[in-house]
Parts: sequence; structure tokens; C-alpha cells
Amino acid sequence: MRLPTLPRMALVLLLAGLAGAALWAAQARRAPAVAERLRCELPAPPQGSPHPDMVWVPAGRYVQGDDIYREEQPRRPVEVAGFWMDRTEVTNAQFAAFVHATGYVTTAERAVDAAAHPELPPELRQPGAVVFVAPDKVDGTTDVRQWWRFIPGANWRHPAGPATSIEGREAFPVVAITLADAEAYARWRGRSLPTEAEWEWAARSASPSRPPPQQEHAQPEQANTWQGPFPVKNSAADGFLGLAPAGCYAPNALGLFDLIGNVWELTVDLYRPGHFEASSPPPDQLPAALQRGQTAVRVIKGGSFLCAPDYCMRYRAGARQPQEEDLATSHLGFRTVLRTAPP
Ligand SMILES: [Ca+2]
Repeated sequence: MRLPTLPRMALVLLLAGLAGAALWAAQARRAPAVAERLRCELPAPPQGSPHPDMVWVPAGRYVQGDDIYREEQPRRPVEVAGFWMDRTEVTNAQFAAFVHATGYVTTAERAVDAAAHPELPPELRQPGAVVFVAPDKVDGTTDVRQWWRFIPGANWRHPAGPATSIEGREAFPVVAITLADAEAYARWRGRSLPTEAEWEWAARSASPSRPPPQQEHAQPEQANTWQGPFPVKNSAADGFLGLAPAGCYAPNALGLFDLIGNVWELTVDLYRPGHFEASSPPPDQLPAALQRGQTAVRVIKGGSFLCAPDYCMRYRAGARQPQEEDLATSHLGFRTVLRTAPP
């Protein structure tokens, strides 16, 4: 099981913006007899909540991490204070409201800063994002360029390239965002991004007791993941070939939707290839070497619609993956937290 990271230089430039539309069309053709749903009904939030679109996650102690992949180890005890968390991933509609109010322009809509990425050829400095393009066949799974393409013009408004749009997909999670974009949205709402420890605690439904390993490591039924051999055949037995609207699966015991699957979710933690002692520096404190505008790598959690048992079984609370913080991709989104008084 290898780590399907997306180093920027490993990507192939796909100049045809139409490829994105072709991708969506191809997905529609290949889809089994499952009609794509454009929204799922979320239950009404509890009456009288001070933050109706959020869920209170109580304080607690638990053992963070897992033992499937090396980067999840060793397991270690952590303690988190209580916090509010968005009950769904931030949607296109929510992000659009932010952009409408502020005029914010996302990272993927701007040319790449040559000073931050002097190694990139000019064609990879164009505005754009990295998009999953399902191949018909692959030669092994070592080379991620077989299914990841940098598509100029792809961004949150045009997730698979200029010919695609989010029209009608307002309830889907926003994608092609970077850490700066997610933090800008969170600030606008007076909120923050979660730490890895907060996120994992929420995904464990604020319970320190773990399910039996067989259950904890099983591909979840109530999540949008990948069924079949990745990346060539997806039976979409869970109802969705690509992204799903927010809230299509049963929430966890706290009432949080889609923490596992659908899109990976950003945390503020700087990525290290394993869990270290509690004496480590604060999770979002940049080392001195990274404080001059260079690209940092953050922890992302939860897995995505691309997680399959034979390739990336990271549809687990304890799983984690690195992500360049300024690289926009089609399988990454986020949700926010609010560290304030309990209900
Ligand atoms: Ca799926």
C-alpha cells in the first residue's frame, strides 16, 4: 500500500481544458444504474442551538492513530478541549456566499508564485488544479500521473476544468481549495480549521473506546468511497461514482456527516511521517526553514471518494495523508471548527 501523494512536479500538464467535461461525461456513461443525486436532505438542526450548522464535540482523552500504515503510528494518547464543528463539509453554496461577500480569489484561480515554486516549468504555473481523471487501464499503481492531471482553468467554480461548472451542485463539497482558501473562509465566519487531534476525536464520535480492529478497518458502508479495483473500475455500489452532495450517508454518533470519505479534509497540523511525543511543537507552528514563503505540507484526514481497499484504505478515523498546502485538488475539501463555549 503506497502513499498516493501528489507532488506537484510529478504531474502531467493536460492542456485540453475540455478533458474535464469529457471526464464528467465519461463518468456518467460508466455509471451503473445509479442516478446522480444533486442534494440529500439533512435533518433539521436542533432548535435553540447557538450554532445550528455545527455540532458540539465534548472534551476528552483518547488514543490517536492506527496501525495499518506507517505514518499512522505509533498510537499515542492525546487530550482535546471541547469545540463546535461544522456538521458537513463546506459546500459550494457556502463557499460561494463567502466569495460573493468578499471578492476572494482562490489560489487555483491565480498563477503560481514563481518565488515559491522556482522548480516549476511555466506551463505548471498557470492557474489551475489537479483533477482525478479515471483511466481505462493502468500499468501498475506506482505512477500517479496515470490518473492525476493538472488542468489549467480548473478551480472551485470549474472543478474538472473550464468546461465544467458547479451549477446544480450547490450542495456538493467545495473542492480545488488550498489551506489559504480554507483559512480565509474560516476567518470570514469567525472560525478556524481543526487540528488533526480535534478532527480525529470528532471522527471517533468523541469516544475513547475503539471498535474491534476488524470493524475499525473495514470499508465503511455509510461513506462515499471507491468499490472495485482502483483506479480503473468503480462499481459505485455506495451510490456515487464521484463526489456526493453533503449529508447523503448516516451521520456519526455526534451528528457529523461525511467525516469519512467524499473529500479529504484539511487540518492545520504540519505533516510529519508519524505521530511523535506530546512535547512536539504546536501542530501549526511552522519550522524556521519554512517561514519564508516556502510550501509546507499539512495533514489531511478522512479519505475521499477515491479510497479503495486495494489501494488506499484511508477511510478510517486514524488514517492521515500529507498535502502540499498550496496545491488545489479535486478530492480535497474542509470543514471549520469554533472554539467557544459549549451549548
Ligand atoms: Ca463512491
